[in-house]
Amino acid sequence: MALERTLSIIKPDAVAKNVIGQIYSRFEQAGLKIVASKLTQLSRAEAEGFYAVHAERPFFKALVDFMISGPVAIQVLEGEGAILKNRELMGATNPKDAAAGTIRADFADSIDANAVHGSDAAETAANEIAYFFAGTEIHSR
Ligand code: RTP
Ligand code: MG
Repeated sequence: MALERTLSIIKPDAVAKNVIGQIYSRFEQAGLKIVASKLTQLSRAEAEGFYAVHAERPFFKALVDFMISGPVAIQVLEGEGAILKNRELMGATNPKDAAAGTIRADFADSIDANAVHGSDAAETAANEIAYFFAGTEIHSR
């Protein structure tokens, strides 16, 4: 397996629940390193740009409204097979379908307020990381 980087966002619902640390622990226990990290409030334009691939979907406005409803914690995770590993830690998009022990099963309330985002492929990971972080803000070790 290759050493990869993936973009993770702890969404406003999970930040409001005060579980940033618990989610960070899951990344670390799975062998993923947090190599960049920030807490920020997204503007509408930033959220729309980030989710531009979903612009024509019926849930787009609700998704953007939710993502700007409070601060988010954004990370770059690094590790062997980091993209798939993080998706496994996250669980299914709808927490009702998420396997027991996943982040969404334990912390998410609904398909909209679903606790975390994770990149879904190598190309999207590279684009999403560059969307939020300059190279000088990422610290491999
Ligand atoms: P994410 O991008 O946030 O990591 O989530 P995902 O890959 O599991 O799901 P994706 O298909 O990329 O959808 C992005 C976000 O849009 C919301 N969504 N709502 N109401 C709906 O049918 C619906 N479908 C998707 C979710 O909040 C999802 O995380
Ligand atoms: Mg997605």
